Parts: sequence; structure tokens; C-alpha cells
Amino acid sequence: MKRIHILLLLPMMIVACLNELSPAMPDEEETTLKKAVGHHFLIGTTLNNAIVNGRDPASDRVVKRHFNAITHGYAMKFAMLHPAEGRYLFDESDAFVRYGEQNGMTVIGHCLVWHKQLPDWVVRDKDGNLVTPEALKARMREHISTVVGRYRGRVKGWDVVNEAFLEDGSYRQSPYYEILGEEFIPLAFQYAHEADPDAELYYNDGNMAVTKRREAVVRLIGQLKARGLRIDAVGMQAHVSMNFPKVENFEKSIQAFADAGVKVMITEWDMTALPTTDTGSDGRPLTPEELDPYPEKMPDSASQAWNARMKQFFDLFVKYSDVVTRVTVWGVSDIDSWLNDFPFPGRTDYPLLFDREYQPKTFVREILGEE
Ligand code: 9MR
Repeated sequence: MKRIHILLLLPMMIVACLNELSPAMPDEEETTLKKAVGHHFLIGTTLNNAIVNGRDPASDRVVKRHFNAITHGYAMKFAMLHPAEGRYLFDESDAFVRYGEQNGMTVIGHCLVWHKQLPDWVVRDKDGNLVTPEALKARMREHISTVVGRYRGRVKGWDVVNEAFLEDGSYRQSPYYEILGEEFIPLAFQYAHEADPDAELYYNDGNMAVTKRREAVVRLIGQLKARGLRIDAVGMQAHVSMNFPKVENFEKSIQAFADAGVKVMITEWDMTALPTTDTGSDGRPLTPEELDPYPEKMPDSASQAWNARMKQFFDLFVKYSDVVTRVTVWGVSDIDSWLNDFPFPGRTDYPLLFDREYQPKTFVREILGEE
């Protein structure tokens, strides 16, 4: 008798176990950004350690629902990965790459060569003098081959060099430039390609709508290609504001990079809703209230203007979707944006696609077909 009972119950027990184990089925009707724009380009966001390690479930839900590409805001920068000679800290970047894999997302590496978060030991000797070109080359090669090699086949593409030019088109006087001259950029691309021949390689910079910087980057693409080095795309950061840049100038840069023979990725998109200078148009210093005008909430008129301008940029990206292969926003919700602390801490900014309640902004709801 007993045996028969158990056999009869067995199918029900199996079904109950499977229900426990299988994740909730995605709602077919759920609107998501990746469904809405996935046929145009990858749609990405940045993660931080709290999201990766499960300490921020609200952001985690938004990331998993809406995005199919991820960049880490800081875990792969030189000082975070490699703070001292011979000492690597991979826990956070390993967890980040795993998060992407477990959720079927495209993982982007940011960034290999940057003048910020560059530890002194890489570029200076114990007396504080710049190291020799040979020493820096050896350190660059070792760092790049270790990091890119570790994630070979798992990170789709790397921001190989970040922010190497000034807006007048000249090279930034970074330690890399001071020690190696212009050569540091081709070397970085060469080392990255050697470490993972299948990885895409990008040059990434900000304020790319500025003519001289655009021209400098076009020249760089030509130089790299002339030497047979791999460069797949230019990353246009796109930290834009309400009055800068003109959308037409941004468009000119997309066209110029496409004409130079690379794809374009929008890599750090956000738009501050706050003043970006500390003086008014009459030269008078702005008061603390003027510098942080919306500590509680954005008024409707400001919010409408912000949404309209973001939609203009989005429409531009769609217009060039044969060239623009990824659009990544620099953060998940307004709470997390770096802009709340820029250029001084404690401002309340509204630069991202999701508000402080993790709800999509108006122009995002339009894209989702919810408006
Ligand atoms: O948003 C990033 C912030 O969390 C980091 O503390 C900071 C330093 O690593 O970098 C910020 O991201 C920058 C990006 O790496 C390069 N372009 C400008 C971004 C904003 O400062």
C-alpha cells in the first residue's frame, strides 16, 4: 500500500520541485528596452559592486529586465585591478564578468590605458621620476596581457585607450604621453590584440562633438589602420548637458568616425539637468541654490525639456543604427549617477533613463510603447 502511494505522488513531487528550481518565466507581455531597441543596437548600462554582489536588488531588476550589455564603472580600472607591482585584485571584475555571463549579457571591458586611476608605481620610480620608455612598455604589456588574457573570449570588447586627447586636438600630457609620446596608443592596441585576437578594440573619449578632438580621433583611426592594427569602434562617451553639444555637431562626429572606417558606440550616455558652470551668463557666481536647483524634484517644464532633448539624441542614434552598434547609459537610476557628486558632492541630478523610484522617464516610456 505504502509503495503505491509514493508512486502515485511522485509526478506531483517532481512538478513541485521543478517549480521551485526554475526561475519565474519572463512575462511575454513585459515591455523591455532590449526588446524595444535590440534590433537597432545593444543597449547597455554600468554596474557597480552593490549590483553585481546582490546588495541592490532594485537596480538589479532594472538591469536584468532592460539591458543586454554591461560595463563596470570602476572595477576594471588600473588602480582597482593592479594596485601594486605583481599584485592583482580580480574578485570584483571576476564577479562582474560572471554576472554578465549568467544573464546572457555582452560584457565590455573599461578601460586599459587611462591617465586617471593610474597608480604611481606604473609610471614613476622610487624617487618620483618618470620611468624609462622600456620600463613603461614592459608594464603596459604585462598589465594588458594579464587582464585581457584572463577574460579572453568572455569580454566582447575593450576600451583600450580612454581620453587621450584634449579638446584642442593635442595629446593630453599624461604620464603615458610624457614617457612614450604618441606611440603609447598603437602599443596599447597591439598588446590588447595579442592578448585576445578575437576581442573588439575601441578608442573611447568624451566631448567628441568638438571639432578638433573629432579630427584628432579621425587621424588616430587612420594611423592605427595604416599600421594594420585592429580598431573596431570609437566610443563616444556622451556625457551631455541641456545646452551642450549641439545635436548636429554630435551627428557630424558619428559621420566622421563612420567615414574613417569604424563603428561608433555610445559608451557613457547621461544628461545632467543641472547648470554645468558655476557662474551665470552675466559672470556672477551662482548661489548654492542655483547650483542645486531641484533638491526634491524636477519641475514639469524642466523635465519636459530634458526628455525632449534625450529623445533627440536617441533618435539620432537610431538614425545611424547601421553605424552605432551599442548605446550604454552611465548608470541605472538617478540615485547612482556620478553626476550627483560632480563637480562637488551633494547635488541632486536627474541624468539617467530611470528615476529614483526605478521608473522609466517619459521618453523611455515612449520608446517602450507605454505612452
Ligand atoms: O562613474 C565613474 C565613477 O564611479 C568612478 O569613481 C570614476 C573614477 O574611476 O569614474 C567614473 O567614470 C568615468 C569613466 O570611467 C570615464 N569617463 C568619465 C566617467 C565619469 O567621471
